[in-house]
Amino acid sequence: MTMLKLLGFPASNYYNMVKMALMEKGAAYEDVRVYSGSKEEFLSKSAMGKVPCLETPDGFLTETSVILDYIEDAVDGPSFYPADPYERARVRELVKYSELYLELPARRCYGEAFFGTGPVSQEVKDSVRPVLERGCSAIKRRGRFTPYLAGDTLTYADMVFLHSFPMAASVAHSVFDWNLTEELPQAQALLEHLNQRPVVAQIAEDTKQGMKEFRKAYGMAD
Ligand SMILES: N[C@@H](CCC(=O)N[C@@H](CS)C(=O)NCC(=O)O)C(=O)O
Repeated sequence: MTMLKLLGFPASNYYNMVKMALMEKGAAYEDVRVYSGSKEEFLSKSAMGKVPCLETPDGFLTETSVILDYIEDAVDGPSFYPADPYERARVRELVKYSELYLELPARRCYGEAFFGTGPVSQEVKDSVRPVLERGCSAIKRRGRFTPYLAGDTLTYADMVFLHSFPMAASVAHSVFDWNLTEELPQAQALLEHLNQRPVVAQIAEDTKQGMKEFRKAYGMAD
């Protein structure tokens, strides 16, 4: 297979989910630095103008959970889905919970929490907080934490959670003065466990550097 190319930037949590999958698979891939945007040249690769975008021998792919499924199907290496169909679906369910009920609601407050673009409206705050609360409660009910989110092996559910919960927790802390870990105490041990993986340590290091480059690219203060 021709080498895969991962388009994106290390300050992006979605890019890091895909990067983690590729690295945990032990895949050879080329990292192509692209910041999201609406130029025609980029839209021809990523129709929503978002990253990550994966260039495969057959064409481009976007949407993180779709890319993760492609990696599982097309790339050699360890599997990050259980073999059993129900257990596999449960992993996908947990992926959805993190994406829809942690990452996306939290993202509505990223401007205030991370980019200094001013406070979000009370209306947004009032709609974000209950979703985060229910998201944590759902993950508490459905997660296994033994020690991984979906059971005793690393799955894509961990990769998505690892790059969603901490963002949501930062938003909760800075926007709501709220400790999200109290809603989902199991998150702490899971994150500590995942942070011990060499791949995760490498991604964290790259993200630190990537954050500086991102701020420079967008003319933000350090
Ligand atoms: N649903 C997309 C979300 C990806 C996303 O929001 N990426 C951000 C960077 S972390 C982005 O490209 N934002 C630019 C934009 O929304 O226009 C996925 O699953 O990959």
